[in-house]
Amino acid sequence: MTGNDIDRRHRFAQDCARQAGAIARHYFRSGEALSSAEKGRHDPVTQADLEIDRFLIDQLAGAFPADGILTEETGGSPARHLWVIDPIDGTLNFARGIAHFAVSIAFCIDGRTESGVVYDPVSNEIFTARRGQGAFCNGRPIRVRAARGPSDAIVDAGYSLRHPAADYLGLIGNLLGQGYAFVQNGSAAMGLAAVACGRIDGFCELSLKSWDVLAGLLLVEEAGGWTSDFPHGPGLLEGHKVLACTPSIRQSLQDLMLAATTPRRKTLLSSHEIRRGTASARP
Ligand code: LIP
Repeated sequence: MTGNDIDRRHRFAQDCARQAGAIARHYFRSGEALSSAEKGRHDPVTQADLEIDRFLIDQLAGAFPADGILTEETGGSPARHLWVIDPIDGTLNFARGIAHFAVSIAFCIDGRTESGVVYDPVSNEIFTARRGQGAFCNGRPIRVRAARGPSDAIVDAGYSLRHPAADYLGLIGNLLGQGYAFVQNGSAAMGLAAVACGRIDGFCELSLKSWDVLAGLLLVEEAGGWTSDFPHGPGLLEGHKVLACTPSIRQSLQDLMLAATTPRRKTLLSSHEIRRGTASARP
């Protein structure tokens, strides 16, 4: 696959994201009673998710019939050339009328994300990244913010009931213990886009799927940020820890995520450990 082939897919993904976003915006603004089902506690799927999922599969399969497609609502399987799609990331927000959700489209070759698009249809902001070519918001270059340290940093700490609440409480306790400000905004794709453009300084969550994060992780990488690796192959279908942030707070966030999830260390980091930064060992 040539660079031109990837560029063509990158442009097509942006067009598809805008059209998909228009469908979401119609449902969101119409206030029409939105039928939805529960995939789990606080984990709804709405008719808009399903309609957009179908729309994107039809568009991409029509334009690139040889490519593989993996989506949140229809599933799929790993492939050399693979689209990884979340039709609406932040569905709980969407279903409850909270204007914080996005369409997320990633294109991967041999387990590496080459193109990422995150479109917020309410603010009409499209975040795009092409590997090696930087990250953009509505066509303007974006960079992560140079945070001085925890006391100058905002972290979006996502949670779901897919992961033990105790670990999440440990994570939040450690974030506050280290002096971070934290938010929980309910959309990984939007959180990662916010890191990429410097609105916040970090995003972390203990269990997320590939479709929630692959496009957003490339945005952060191409905006000069640091990201944890997300396993490809069979790993694309499983939940994994995700961390993305401005480089100056990487070690601190890695340590506190580890402390929150490692059984033998499931304790709140003591202020002594925080001051001495002795919470070592990589996640
Ligand atoms: C959501 C993620 C969010 C997480 C939610 C949910 P969805 O994705 O973006 O970070 O906390 O539990 O997984 O289900 O709206 O596509």
